[in-house]
Amino acid sequence: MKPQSFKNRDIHQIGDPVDSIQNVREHAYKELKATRDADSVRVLTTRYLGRKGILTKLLRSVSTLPPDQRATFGKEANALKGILEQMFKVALERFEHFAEKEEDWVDISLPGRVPAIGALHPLTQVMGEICDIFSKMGFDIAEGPEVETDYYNFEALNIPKDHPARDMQDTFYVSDNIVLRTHTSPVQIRTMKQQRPPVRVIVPGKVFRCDSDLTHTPMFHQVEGLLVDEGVSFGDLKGTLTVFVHQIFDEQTALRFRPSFFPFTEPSAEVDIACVMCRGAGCRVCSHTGWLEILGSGMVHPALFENVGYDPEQYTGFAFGMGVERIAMLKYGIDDIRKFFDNDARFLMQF
Ligand code: 2NL
Repeated sequence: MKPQSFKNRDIHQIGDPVDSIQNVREHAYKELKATRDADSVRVLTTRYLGRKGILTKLLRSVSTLPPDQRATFGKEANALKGILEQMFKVALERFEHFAEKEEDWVDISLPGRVPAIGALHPLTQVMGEICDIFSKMGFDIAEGPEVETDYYNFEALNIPKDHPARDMQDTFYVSDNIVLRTHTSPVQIRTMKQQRPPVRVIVPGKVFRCDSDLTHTPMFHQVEGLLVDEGVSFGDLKGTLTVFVHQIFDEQTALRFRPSFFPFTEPSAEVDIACVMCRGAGCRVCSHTGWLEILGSGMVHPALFENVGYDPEQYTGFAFGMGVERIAMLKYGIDDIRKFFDNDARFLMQF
């Protein structure tokens, strides 16, 4: 037999017909495995199965074999023909399919994309820390509506009709009697109307005031607290808030209670901490006083107990309120409140 090409020569050299079938099979498999596109599969198909193909010729050579070998040889050669036809067909279809849909290719050798991991907003973290501290002291967490009636936001809290806080300049009015809550106190009023003392509740949430500058945003966050029972004293207020300050800042932080006024508490006190920047020596942050105001507090005004149906002769209580942004700014030394709301991930991911 005359060799046609270098590739075919070793196949055709084999004399034994059974050996030839095996040889052709192995070569065909090897060559098919090496194909990288549809064209090379087409070339292979012609080379093996074409009119002058290797397998075609092998099948024609049946007649040259001794009669007793023809049947077995013919059967095996035909079987191989069927297998190769099928394999070439499938290989061709795959290459044609992927050539059409380039985007389906996945380069598994590329390094993976590292997903950006999210984090809690610093205000969410600080609000959580504040709630945790009071939770451990036995307070429940309560939440309520951000859109409130004039009654729950002002009236029930003993805030008189002519109080400046009720002004259109300070409060967002939805309608005549509906406002965006200016503090979370309405939730404490709702809580007291729903349950009898003892009441120990902590209320985190968003509040709204017409105000915008370096230290004020129209929406900010508050945590308020309320404790009502028989025999609650100003000493309980001082003890509770001292524990809180020592836990949210640190045990060494000095604090003082300074007389103040709120319509809903009597007496009232503001809590100052020794300046976190100068530790009390006096600096720009504390306006050279050595102290920073961090929360307002007081003994619940008896008028509020009347409003919710508690007997002011039987019960006393204390309440307090703090701005979460202010606590977070002091804790982390942030000078501009607006940084919390710019949503610059490079800033927010630091906490
Ligand atoms: C402040 C002052 C304060 C309260 C909030 C309160 C609530 C009820 C009854 C009595 Cl239902 N008081 N809340 C009391 C004192 C002060 O907040 O400067 N907050 C940032």
